[in-house]
Amino acid sequence: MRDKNVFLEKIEELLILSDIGPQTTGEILVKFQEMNLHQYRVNDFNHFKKQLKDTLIDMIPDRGSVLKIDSKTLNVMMIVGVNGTGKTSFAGKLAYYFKNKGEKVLLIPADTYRAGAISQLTLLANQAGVETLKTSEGADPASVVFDGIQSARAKKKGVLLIDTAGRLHTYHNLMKELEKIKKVIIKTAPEALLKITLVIDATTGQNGLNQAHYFKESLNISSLSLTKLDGTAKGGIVLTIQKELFIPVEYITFGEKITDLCEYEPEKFIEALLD
Ligand SMILES: Nc1nc2c(ncn2[C@@H]2O[C@H](COP(=O)(O)OP(=O)(O)OP(=O)(O)O)[C@@H](O)[C@H]2O)c(=O)[nH]1
Ligand SMILES: [Mg+2]
Repeated sequence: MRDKNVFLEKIEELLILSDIGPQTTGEILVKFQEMNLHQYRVNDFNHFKKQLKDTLIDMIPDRGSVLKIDSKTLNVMMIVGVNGTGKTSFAGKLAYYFKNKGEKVLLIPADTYRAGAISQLTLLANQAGVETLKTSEGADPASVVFDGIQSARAKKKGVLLIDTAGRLHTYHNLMKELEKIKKVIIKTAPEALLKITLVIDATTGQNGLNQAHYFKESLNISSLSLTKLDGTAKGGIVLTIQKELFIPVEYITFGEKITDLCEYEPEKFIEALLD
């Protein structure tokens, strides 16, 4: 019985360090409590790690077809999230990623509020070797997106990536602005395959769950993308978001270089989480 408690404590410690959050940690611990643990010795902890990994994998819904690009239509991705999570950098990395897959990409700077946001995106576009739509600070973001769709059609682009603002005067204003952009896309390009990815900063921890709730409610986001995994933060909160809100993770980034992005692979992610 003593061994069982030692195991449970170790499991709890791993889960806390992973940032998966208190609620999911509690649920998993209950599962392990119910297991017949005392048949194992303490030095068999790897056995439990394997069980823990399987439990975490079973917990998350199938990610489905989020990564698919439809070559017969315009693929539009709106990149949203609170300020500083890494949206603009992510847009640049994703542009580079799609370009290397042979897609014709257009980047749209729809954050026209923050000084320097347009030039930041233009710089990244140059690094990625893709085009950006020309616009100026203070322009109406929804109009910029409207122009972007026309331009993408004229230039026969397959992938349109939209960088958006992370901060307006109020949170309500930000959501209204993003909803307006979404409406313009649906109205102007009803044929487009529209995805909205919420960028979550791995270093924000539990707050990520609240952000996902808000953005899901306002925009019905289609996926999460997790940034800044090169630091000490493990980003386990995305597992809880996937479990609670059924939103799959699509991409992860792990550095400041344009190449520091890859598709999310649940098994690899969970292995790193428990490392
Ligand atoms: N280490 C690391 N830094 C990152 C990563 N992604 C973004 N950053 C850094 O995070 C900071 C914010 O990135 P931005 O892309 O400007 O974030 P944003 O969400 O567009 O910010 P706002 O537009 O102000 O809301 C920058 O210093 C980036 O270089 C990453 O994967 N790893
Ligand atoms: Mg930005």
